[in-house]
Amino acid sequence: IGATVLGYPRIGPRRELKKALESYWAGSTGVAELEATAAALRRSTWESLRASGLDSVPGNTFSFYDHLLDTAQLFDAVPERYRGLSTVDSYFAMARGRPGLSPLELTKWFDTNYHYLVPELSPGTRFRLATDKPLAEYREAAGLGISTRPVLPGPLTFLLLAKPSPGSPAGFRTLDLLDGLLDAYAELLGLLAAEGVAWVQLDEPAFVADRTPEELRALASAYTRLSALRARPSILVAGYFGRLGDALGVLAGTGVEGLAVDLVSDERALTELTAERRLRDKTVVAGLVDGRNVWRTDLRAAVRTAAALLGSVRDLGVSTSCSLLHVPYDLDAERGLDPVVRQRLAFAEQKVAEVVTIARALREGADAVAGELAHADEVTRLAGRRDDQVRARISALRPEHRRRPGFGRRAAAQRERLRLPDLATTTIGSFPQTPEVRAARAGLRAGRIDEARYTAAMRAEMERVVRLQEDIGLDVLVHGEPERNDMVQYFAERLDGFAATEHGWVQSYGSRCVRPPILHGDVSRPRPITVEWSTYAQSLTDRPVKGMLTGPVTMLAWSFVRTDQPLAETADQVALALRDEVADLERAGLRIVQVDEPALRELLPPRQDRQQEYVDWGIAAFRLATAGVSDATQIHTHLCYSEFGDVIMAIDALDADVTSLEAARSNMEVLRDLAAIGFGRAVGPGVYDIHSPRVPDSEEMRKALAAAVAVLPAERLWVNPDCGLKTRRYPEIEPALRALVEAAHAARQESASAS
Ligand code: THG
Ligand code: ZN
Repeated sequence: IGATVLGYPRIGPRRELKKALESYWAGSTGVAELEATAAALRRSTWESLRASGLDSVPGNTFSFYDHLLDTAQLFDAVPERYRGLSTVDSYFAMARGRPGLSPLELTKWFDTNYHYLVPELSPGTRFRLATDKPLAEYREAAGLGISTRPVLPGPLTFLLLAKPSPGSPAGFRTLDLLDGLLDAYAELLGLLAAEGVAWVQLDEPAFVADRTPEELRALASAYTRLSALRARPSILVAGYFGRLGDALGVLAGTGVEGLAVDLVSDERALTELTAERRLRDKTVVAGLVDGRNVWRTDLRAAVRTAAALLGSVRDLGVSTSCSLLHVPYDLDAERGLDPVVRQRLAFAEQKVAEVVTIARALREGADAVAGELAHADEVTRLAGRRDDQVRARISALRPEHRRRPGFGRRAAAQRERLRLPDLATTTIGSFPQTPEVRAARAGLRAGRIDEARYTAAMRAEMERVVRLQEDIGLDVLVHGEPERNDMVQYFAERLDGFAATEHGWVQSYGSRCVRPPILHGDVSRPRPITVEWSTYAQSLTDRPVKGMLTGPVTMLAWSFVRTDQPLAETADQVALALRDEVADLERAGLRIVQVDEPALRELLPPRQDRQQEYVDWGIAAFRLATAGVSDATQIHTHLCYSEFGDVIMAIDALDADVTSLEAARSNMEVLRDLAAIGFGRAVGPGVYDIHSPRVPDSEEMRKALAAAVAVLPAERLWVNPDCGLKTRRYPEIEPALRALVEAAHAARQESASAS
């Protein structure tokens, strides 16, 4: 296989696919234009990968929306409700829904910020080859003279990431469908072989997490069966985002020809590899270049690692640790980066070049690439900018900086000061971003309007949002965040130690992208960030307005973070900057400060043996940010993206006075989990799912509240939507919030008359 990468971005270096999709969805262009944009993107990706010197170019890495959705459609795992539509229409209906037709659920792709669509499977699912996407893309590339290595999710990861469709019998597990799915994979492999495909890559990242013996047995039998097929390409199984652990031995014991392993994300992966003697008969593709961060690779160290493997494997390939989907396209597109920071960076294109260099060093000797190695020596030695003041503060930290007195005392002081009813109503923070708000932000950036006009426009918007909330009758108000583009980017742009990119877009889901900031040096806060806006909003009303900040864990999770020091240290630096902001908000008279951690669950390491360490530093950082206030100042936090079960103890340990959570879709399940561990502080379970344009009525929310009151006492319950309202429109949220307030009033009466 030689030099390769496990996958590549597909949204387009200038987000061409995003624009083509959104224009198609708006009805402004047709399928032909969309397909033409897609074909041009595929072609330029293949040609640039080939031109850069890769020996094996990955194929089937393009997707109109998501690669798991592609695979569901490929094998006809299409739930009944989308049938009867054309292939294109049912594809986008599964992705986005249609009037009266809900989309598939969207969920985090492992511990990345990419989201995939969750296939729905039932005992009646009959897999068959329904499209020819991998084959067609192979032919398309072959027509350009480039033979590719089709990449697909492996059958086990596909089943493990899927969920039983609603209404499946209890006890049904998606893994029960393995045999039928393998039939379909076998048919596909036969067709690929007949087409002349030499290698196919099957991705099994689900096996870098702890798996049951049964799941490992399924892995063994699946690959034993696929490798026994007579007509098939060579099979490369890829495991990334961690070490394969027991799955490595399982796969080594099957007849697959190759394994691609991640040697970046877990330092124990290398030992694991050298200990597995059966790899002497296999091709091993060593993931030596970090596929999900933006730093240049220490090429000399990578060559050394590769050389150490040479004796333990039959054939050694060189690759990225995972698909390059998670990094921006090209550093050369950036104009504004600090030159010192820039030297240390590599985006997708630069990472491909690094892979090629490592492979050449192995093949031709280090001398052949002496210049590249020397340059890498120089830039990877550069450390992030040091700030001695920040370092002195960190070393002066004591345990008491992370601890507030007990919740009981705080709750009493806050009750006295805030005088809020039981089941107090509030929102998560952001209000819909109107075209006027976006235009004002863009105008300021482009220099079309000056600072004074911008401030006036934002203040007018905040006043409108405050008056609306008063009119609706909410108890605790927000300023609506019109001044923020993205909750991480906004703070990163205002803290030292972070850099922003111009074109560094990374796909988050479908056509949606983010530009993760680059956290490159010691972090500090040159001046207060949110205080003027929040103080202004509070000056408009007697009701409490919440100060709104993004927490340290989320700042890290949604940025590219430095790797030259432990994450715990970086998190503490961010936390100290936030702690100063919290203190300034308190001093300015804000009675409530909310520090959001929507990504708390996201950074949880895939294997249990690393989870406690993460929880410890994450909690420590949050508490450092929030523990500097007086008892009477109420600290809120907000978490979202479900599956709180894994981090329930961490939620408790955050020690926030009030925690708002996504709960509407899971029917208050998280409250029962919290009650089960004796969670003693206040909770705001989301009673209204803002991820859908549907407007819930007050009866529905009252029922949700009744379920909540059955689990936790009313004085420890808040009433709020699931998440921020930024992506919704006013005609949706206004009636919904009025209904929410009505539901809270009804629930207060019920609980008063019950007691
Ligand atoms: N910010 C960041 N990461 C996130 C979220 C976020 N990850 C998880 C979740 N939220 C992902 N959701 C979204 C929702 C909307 C958009 C992106 C990710 C989005 N992006 C705009 C687009 O693609 O058109 C660009 C926004 C911009 O101009 O900055 O709408 O909230 N960091
Ligand atoms: Zn949320």
